[in-house]
Amino acid sequence: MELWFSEYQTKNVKLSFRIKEVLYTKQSSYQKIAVYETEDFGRILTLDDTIMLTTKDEYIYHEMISHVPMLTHGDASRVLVIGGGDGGTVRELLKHPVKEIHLVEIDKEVIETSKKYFPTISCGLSDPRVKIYFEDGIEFVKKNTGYDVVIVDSTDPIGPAVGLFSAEFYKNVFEALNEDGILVAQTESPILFDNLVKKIYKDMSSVFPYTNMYSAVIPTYPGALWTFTMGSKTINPLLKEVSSLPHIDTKFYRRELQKSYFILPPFVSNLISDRGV
Ligand code: AG3
Repeated sequence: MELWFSEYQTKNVKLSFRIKEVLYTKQSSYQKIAVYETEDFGRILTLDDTIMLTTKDEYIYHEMISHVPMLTHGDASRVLVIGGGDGGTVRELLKHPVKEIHLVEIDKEVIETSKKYFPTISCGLSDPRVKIYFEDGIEFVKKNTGYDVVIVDSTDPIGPAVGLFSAEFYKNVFEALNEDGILVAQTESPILFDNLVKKIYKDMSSVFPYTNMYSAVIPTYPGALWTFTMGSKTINPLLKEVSSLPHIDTKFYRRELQKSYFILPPFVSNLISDRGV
């Protein structure tokens, strides 16, 4: 019998993978966690039947959400990751000379699942520089400060993640950041969720002096073209020179393109420039 996993990206669009085996499913206190072995995309981690990562293309998302803000900052030593319990973002951050990484993941079971089924992704979680908090990131940023970079590696704005996509949350992150601090959040698909992308950009730019969006193609996410939005207090990412910073090993991110990543396809820049599409 053929076995398939499908994510309903919208009510009318689904992306399906033929699977070899269902490796794990569990209902945690927050969500349904599942791991599938697919024919062509390696292993998939899903939360509430939504794809978080596949071992085939996860490096694109994790490199782009980490290295673009880290190189823009250039000297980050204390970094906060909100969500990201699979560990992929932490693995990339550890390629930089950071002193401390705080990971705030609401669901302990996500971390346990990743440690067991995704060793190449969760490998950094036991590094002595990493401290893990099982808490709600929305509350965490109200009480903790002193970060150079904050990365929001969240699920879509549904359920517990809704509050991570609000102007109030961005304000609290602004306060939690040091003087030259930078926020980056994963900010969804400009093709399938244009109004959401527009709202996120508007909210973040109401808080940060520099707000810049960049994109990457992530074949297994809705619409494939995905955005990340950076809020920066003092550093203009379009002017930052990164050529003298230490080399990092990557598969998708290219340092030569650092500044060009912020040059968006015209339909995306029009979308966020108030001119609509
Ligand atoms: N965060 C998930 C991004 C949202 C994907 N959305 C979707 N498939 N509908 C990534 C977690 C990986 N660290």
